Amino acid sequence: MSKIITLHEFIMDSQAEFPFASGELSRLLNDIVVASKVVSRDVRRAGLTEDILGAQGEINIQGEEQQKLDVVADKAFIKMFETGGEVCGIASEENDDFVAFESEISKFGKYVVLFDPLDGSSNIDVNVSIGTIFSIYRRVSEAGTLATMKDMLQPGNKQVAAGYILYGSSTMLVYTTGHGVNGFTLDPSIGEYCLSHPNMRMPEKSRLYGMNEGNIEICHPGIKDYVQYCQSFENDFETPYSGRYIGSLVADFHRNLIKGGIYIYPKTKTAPKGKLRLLYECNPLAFIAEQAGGLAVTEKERVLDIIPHTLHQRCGYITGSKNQVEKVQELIAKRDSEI
Ligand code: AHM
Ligand code: MG
Repeated sequence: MSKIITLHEFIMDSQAEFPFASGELSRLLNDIVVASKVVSRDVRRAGLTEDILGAQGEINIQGEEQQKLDVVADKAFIKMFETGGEVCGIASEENDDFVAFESEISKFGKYVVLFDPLDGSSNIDVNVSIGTIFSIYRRVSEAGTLATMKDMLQPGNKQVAAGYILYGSSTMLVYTTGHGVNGFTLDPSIGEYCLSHPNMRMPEKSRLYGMNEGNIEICHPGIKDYVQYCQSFENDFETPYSGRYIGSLVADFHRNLIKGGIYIYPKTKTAPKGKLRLLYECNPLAFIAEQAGGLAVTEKERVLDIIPHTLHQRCGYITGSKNQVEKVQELIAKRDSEI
């Protein structure tokens, strides 16, 4: 029987990959692990507990109704970051503005975390998988001062770590620090994440594609061409692909990471800037996709190279298996003059 490697052990062992590492990033990752266990427990009880399930009755910055669990998850992670001492500030999908932590120890924290505490939360009521997505940057402001907007608005190619927690049929944590991607499954009997998916690689191509096809007539015509290509016999497999779209980004991404596939959420006439948020949805998953051999682009450019201008900036998003993303890009380029 092979030895069980817990996430805690793995993080500590990986510290050696970073010369001069002080252990702060490891401690920060461990804080995320603890907060994720709290959220996982609450997600598991959501169907049972009336005061957790259901709408909070408030509208967040995105104009969406907040679910109670959104708020529960947001608070659990913020509390962990605020008390951990490694983080000087955070930005979250659920908060209008970023938060600069004011304690002396936090002001000396090296990192900022941008996160979506509970993505796909409109799926909670129907028991569909949801997830937390996080992105970690080294601060650019001076240590000992309050975190600034500049710390938050860094391009994705500056991420030092990123990951997600999928609250699915089991809870999984997948992350990268720029040295490949590893996945851990929470064993509820011992309360530990155990290494279950070492060195994850996204297959270069597959017969799976996914988008909200209700948007097909109101997005870039090259995307419609790609979907028609997938549905035809004139594709690389000479048989129609299978459509797979859960409508819960972490779950869709995770499937594609394991089985191969493409996830498309383009700009549309009704969402001209795109729907997904660059800083805490697109960038972290783009970092993981690339580290696993996949790609992540907008209709035109590499996601990780976008210079952000606002905290809740949105973008068109296409991510998944390398060959499939390249194909959709080729078809977009062919029709681009019509836009
Ligand atoms: P959220 O951050 O408000 O949960 O929205 C993001 C979600 C993604 O999880 C999902 O892929 C997408 O929105 C689904 O959108 P649609 O319902 O338009 O298909
Ligand atoms: Mg979200």
